[in-house]
Amino acid sequence: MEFSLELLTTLRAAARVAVLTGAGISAESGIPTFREAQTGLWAQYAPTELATPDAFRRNPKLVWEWYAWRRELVARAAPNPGHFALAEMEQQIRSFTLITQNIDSLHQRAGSINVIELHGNIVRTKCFNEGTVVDTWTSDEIPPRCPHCNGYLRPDVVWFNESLPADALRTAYETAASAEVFFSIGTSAAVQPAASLPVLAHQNGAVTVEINPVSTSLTHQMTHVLTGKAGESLPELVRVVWGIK
Ligand code: BV8
Repeated sequence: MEFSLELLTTLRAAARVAVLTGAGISAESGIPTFREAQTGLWAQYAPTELATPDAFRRNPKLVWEWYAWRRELVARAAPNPGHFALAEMEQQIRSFTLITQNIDSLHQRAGSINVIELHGNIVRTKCFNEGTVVDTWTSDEIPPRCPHCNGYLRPDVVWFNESLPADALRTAYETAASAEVFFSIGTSAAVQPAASLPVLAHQNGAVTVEINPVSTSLTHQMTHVLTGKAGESLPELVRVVWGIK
């Protein structure tokens, strides 16, 4: 893969780099993205029909089981070279922030440290009524019941029409607005407010880089576009810029 000299020079000199990742960076770990057809049992549902509080209220068992299926997928998945390359990049740059829309913990499992999870994390469970994280429960109902209030438990993820964690979102905005280089990796830029972060970075003068096998609504305004898989282009970029295998 060829990289422009401008991109290589910019990255070598950069002190503040931020990255936004989406489901695409976990695709090579075997986790289906959102816009690909849901496989098997879930083919007949669109994520936006299941990942909402109303869907949970209407059919808590179905939604709980969808997440249990995805939690299984995530537990069996392993970080791929794209995740590891970002963990390497973090070690090379003075101020590096990884903002992810993903809920699969693969960035942390690859060694990334400064990770902002905009949409929560599927391995955590919380009470639907109280919003508090619950680590253990004895209930064997589906969904299980909260040991404190007996309400339903739910995955600790941000559903559509739910607000993002305020601190995470604020830090993400601040990071995007002050980044010298902003990467948008493996995201269709279809979901707000996450998709506004690369635009904010661009508006504040950042060099923006998109990594995706296909073009998105953001492609036209990116400084550099690396067309390809994150698991291939990121390790190559890290090797060429910092000489790391
Ligand atoms: C909110 C967690 C305020 C759950 C997720 C109309 C216009 C604009 C916005 C809205 C609107 N109507 C409603 C909204 C707001 C809504 C929204 O954006 N809707 C969209 C669908 C229009 N947003 C919200 O509701 C957010 N909250 O706004 O709060 C509020 C408060 C109260 C009341 C009202 C509003 C909450 C959004 C968070 C939803 N939760 N996830 C779960 O996972 O189950 S979103 C979920 O979908 C993901 O987290 C992710 O963010 C998104 C999927 O996007 P991607 O990650 O980009 O994945 P996708 O499959 O789309 O794309 C993958 C890409 O990878 C592709 O481009 C592909 O080409 C590429 N790729 C594939 N392979 C590779 C690759 N790239 C690199 N390498 C590869 N190998």
